[in-house]
Amino acid sequence: MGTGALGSLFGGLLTEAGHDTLLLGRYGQISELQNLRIKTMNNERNVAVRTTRDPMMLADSELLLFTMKSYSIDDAIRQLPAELFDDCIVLALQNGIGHLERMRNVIQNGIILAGVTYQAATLIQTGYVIHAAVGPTVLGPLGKDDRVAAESAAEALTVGGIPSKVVDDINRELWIKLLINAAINPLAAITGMKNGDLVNDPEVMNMMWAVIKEGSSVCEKLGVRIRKEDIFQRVIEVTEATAGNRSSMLQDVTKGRKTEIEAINGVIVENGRRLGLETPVNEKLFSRVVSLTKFKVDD
Ligand code: KPL
Repeated sequence: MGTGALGSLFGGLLTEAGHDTLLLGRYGQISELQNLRIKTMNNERNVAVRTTRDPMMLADSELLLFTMKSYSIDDAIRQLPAELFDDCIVLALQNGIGHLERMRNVIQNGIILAGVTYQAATLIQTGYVIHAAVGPTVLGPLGKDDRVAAESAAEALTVGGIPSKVVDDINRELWIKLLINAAINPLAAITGMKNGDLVNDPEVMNMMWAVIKEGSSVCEKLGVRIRKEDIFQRVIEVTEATAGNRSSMLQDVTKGRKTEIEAINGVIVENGRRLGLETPVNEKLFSRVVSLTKFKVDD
């Protein structure tokens, strides 16, 4: 579910690998999605992806991938038959923090897995995606008994051409990805730069470091064990690995869509306030991105 850049890419890769894959699309998207086009550095190809507009068709799924934006999760869950969650593993791959609690409030019994992915994808238009970089995907169970489900989901993804591994502390991974996105995404959205160009701009680099320092203080207070120097290094690595990609927030701003700023820098600001920590740079980036999308419609 979620036929943006990541969902389209994952749908195509899993189909190519022989998994029985079904993409849930919206009205007007179906024919484009059925003949999905994936472009990489080396090739461009079409994949015939099974697609439906009917959420009930997902009822027999073993694994349901949520690749929509975090703010669309509640709507997505409402579309699905409640019984689906009794037998199906749900893997949430959103940027940011906050969506899992909302999911747990609704899906009370089913297995929810959390994940972060460093796969880089740009959606040119519905059904046409650029796979800008292959990156790792990390999953973790939310419930203590769900490790086996996480292992099988990671294996299915890995076999499907999406290298994935399971970790014990997925909360820490979510924070690491949040800090990386907090440093890259708003600055890409504001400057219009591709990921790889951000690190060549000293002013942008200073802002990134400030974002990470503020976010790391929040993590420290919350007991999330990370080192700001390591995160900064990871940001440099991610921007290099995804150099040709336009960050998802830049894609959103360009297309006039709502962004994930609330779930990313907004989470740093909100936690900072609650914990008595100052987060002026995150606040500034937050307001700036909000103002860029103020008069835009939701996804
Ligand atoms: O997660 C991403 C995003 O754009 O949201 C990265 C990994 C930074 C790739 O662009």
